[in-house]
Amino acid sequence: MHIARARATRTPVLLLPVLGDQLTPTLASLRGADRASSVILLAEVMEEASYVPHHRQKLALVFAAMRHFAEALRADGWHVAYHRLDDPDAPPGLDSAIRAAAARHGATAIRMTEAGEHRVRALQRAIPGATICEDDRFLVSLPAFAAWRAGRRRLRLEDFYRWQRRETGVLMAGDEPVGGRWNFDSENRRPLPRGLVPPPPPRFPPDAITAQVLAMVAARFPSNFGTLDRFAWPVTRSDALAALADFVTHRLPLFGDYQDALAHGQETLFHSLLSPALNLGLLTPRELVDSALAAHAAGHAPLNAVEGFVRQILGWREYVRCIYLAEGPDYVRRNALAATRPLPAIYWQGASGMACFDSAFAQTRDLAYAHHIQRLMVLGNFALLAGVDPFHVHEWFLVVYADAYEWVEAPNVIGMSQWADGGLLGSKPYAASGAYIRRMGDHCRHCRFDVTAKTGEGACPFNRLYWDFIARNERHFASNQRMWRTLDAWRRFPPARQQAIRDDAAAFLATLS
Ligand code: FAD
Ligand code: DLZ
Repeated sequence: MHIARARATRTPVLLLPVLGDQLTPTLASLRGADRASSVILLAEVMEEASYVPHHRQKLALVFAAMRHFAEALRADGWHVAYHRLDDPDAPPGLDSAIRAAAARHGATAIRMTEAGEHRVRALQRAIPGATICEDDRFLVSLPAFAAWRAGRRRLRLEDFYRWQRRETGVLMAGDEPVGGRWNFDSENRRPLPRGLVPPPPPRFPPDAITAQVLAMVAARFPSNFGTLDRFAWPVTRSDALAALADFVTHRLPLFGDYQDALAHGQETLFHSLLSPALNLGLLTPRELVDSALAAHAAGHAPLNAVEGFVRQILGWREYVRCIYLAEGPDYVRRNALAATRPLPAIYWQGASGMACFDSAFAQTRDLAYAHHIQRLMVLGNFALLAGVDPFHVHEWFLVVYADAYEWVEAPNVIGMSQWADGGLLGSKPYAASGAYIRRMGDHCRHCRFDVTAKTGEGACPFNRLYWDFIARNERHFASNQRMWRTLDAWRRFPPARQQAIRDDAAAFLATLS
């Protein structure tokens, strides 16, 4: 074997540890390495599998993708050392796996690509002598972000996004945005018309390797959240490319129109479902952007769809990562509204009676997926209105989705959804009553609560909580100009009505265990 030969001839051996979400053949640390004298290490380890009790589909997805990636690397001529979680001598953590592999293979150098989250970055930095490469799969580097941010009074997605459009030239005609507008947000808010059935996303039935992983996860993680029966995620690069092509052909053209829609009985609408593959590294963000641009150039997808999609990748995804890295590990502990409620049991058990919540919950359990508006305006909004401690909300979101990694989950939860960073990421809280949910979809027609009622047992819980949330946080919002109209409306309510609203909210909150 070439590695044995390299050791026998005292040729230096380079150890290349690759993390479970770095499954990209062109990964920075792999580029330029000599296959004959390098060992790639992939290790399924209990510490990563249990730092939170991941959804069982997330575990199966990561391990199945890691095993397929190892096969693809071997077929490409690499020497791969692979630890399975159920190997009798499996090391407990990434650091022990790296140290053991370095000793076993006589490694003279270790080279890694920086991890996504602070916890694993610290662990990488503690490996003596290791070289750590910047993760250039992302489009924006941290130093570039720091330079752009310096001296700015406010941090806003729109500014970041325009900066990136100019930097990359994506959807630009010279210095002007294509179509004369930077964003088509106002055209991306249509509710799904009756009779329009979104094309279902492709399913990737488990092959023998994935079936083995599913059995292992079922046996080793019997009490983790989530079911495995409907597992159908792409776990190889070729499946991920097929998923991307399917999205571009069948759902991208209407992605923009129904980006913010909610629809009863429709789990995925026109969304891409690409985040699990993208976050694992099976696809790169540039590939997603280029595919959407090519569809537009070919006249297959309109500008509002392509711009809306590009904004998510080039804008939001890069923006939240920069904020996560720049704000440091304590970001997840922010709690600007001083919310203290424990996470209600409905987040683990469903059965809230609210059609929107229970639909989002059921598909979270069965698919490890909910689309953005379900995460933000249903599951996140409810926790925000109920005053749940944002750290508990963060932990829940990190557990339950197949695409959940702290670098992308935490800013979305702490910043966007719970406004726990006090407005660093977004100018105003995404708080809404049942009226919003009714406007964006048809859940309310299937709900046992009355969305037109404001208080009382039969009233929509989002209505029962909304004004109480505003009242509870009056002093936090007083200095926020974007909240003044809402505060003003609250202050105009007669005192007796205010008291009735607050008593009713308290009665509802008391029913949440
Ligand atoms: P699409 O709607 O098809 O969007 C296309 C792509 O854009 C996504 O695949 C994703 O890569 C990117 N994108 C869209 N919105 C965002 C965003 N706000 N931040 C970052 N990327 C975005 N995304 C994750 O990848 N992991 C998470 O753990 C995660 N947690 C979230 C928690 C909350 C409370 C909220 C409000 C959002 C969260 N998001 C998260 C962002 C977004 O909801 C998901 O990326 C999206 O729902 C994934 O489904 P999709 O691939 O069908 O997305
Ligand atoms: C998410 C995850 C899981 C569940 N298991 C592993 C693993 O066993 N080995 C591994 O290398 N990576 C795993 N990962 C991904 C890491 O948690 C991820 O690299 C960090 O969250 C850093 O972003």
